[in-house]
Amino acid sequence: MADYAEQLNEISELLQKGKAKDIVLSVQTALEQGVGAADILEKGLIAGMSVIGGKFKRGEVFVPEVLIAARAMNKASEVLKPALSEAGVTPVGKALICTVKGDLHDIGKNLVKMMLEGKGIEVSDLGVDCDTQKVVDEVKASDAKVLCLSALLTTTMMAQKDVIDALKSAGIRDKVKVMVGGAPVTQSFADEIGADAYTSDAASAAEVCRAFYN
Ligand code: B1M
Repeated sequence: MADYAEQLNEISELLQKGKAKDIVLSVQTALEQGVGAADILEKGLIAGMSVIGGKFKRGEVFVPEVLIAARAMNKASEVLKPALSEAGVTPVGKALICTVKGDLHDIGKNLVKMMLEGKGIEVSDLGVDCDTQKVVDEVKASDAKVLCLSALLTTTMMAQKDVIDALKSAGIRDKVKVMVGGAPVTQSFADEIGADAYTSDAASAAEVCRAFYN
């Protein structure tokens, strides 16, 4: 039986190779053998994805390889979902989530969604490349208390501001708490655009979001 660190390393390697079927089995085995779900996420899946990110930046891998790794990441995350949820948690309310206009990255968004659901928050997922007006319309139509916006590109983070500005123009800014996140987003950017909260990772996003329902 592989030891704890070896199992995490294997998961990272399988992610980098984009082996969706193998990684699902490997994550299941690791969970059965007592490897922590948070470690599998952080030290296996996210660690593997940051290796891919570095290679992508240096031109050592290209979009198809990254897409295959992303598919493996999403499949493996689904396996982790029950383990990351708090058992028997009672429903607390609703939230909306999307990746903003112009941005196709969905892994971080999906993780935030999963963690929120694990805290008993019912999440309506508006998807990726989400049109600003569509977000405003959904906020108007729903009784969600929190709106979560993810952005992964320096060129799309301004779309988070566009959403906040559009909510103000529509006279519904106070209807929801707006949370922002994603790799290029910072606390100072969040303050600058008038967001209600920023967190750097999905687990703290769930903690902060849950507090809005108290
Ligand atoms: Co893209 N990409 N990509 N990419 N991609 C990055 C982001 C990049 C940093 C790679 C690099 O150059 N090193 C770079 C951005 C540079 C920049 O803007 N500064 C980049 C680029 C340039 C591009 C393209 C422009 C490439 C091209 O076509 N030439 C293109 C843009 C397409 C578009 O969106 N319009 C592109 C495309 C793609 C793929 C489609 C191939 C694929 C996405 C597939 C998918 O998502 N289904 C992809 C991927 C996978 C990446 C990297 C490798 C991995 C991103 C990821 O999923 N990370 C990424 C490099 C990297 O990040 N190291 C890169 C794992 C994920 C768990 O992290 O999403 O950051 P992340 O989520 C974190 C936190 O940020 C936080 O929680 C998570 C952790 O717990 N978080 C929140 C996220 N949202 C939150 C919301 C919150 C709170 C926390 O509250 C609401």
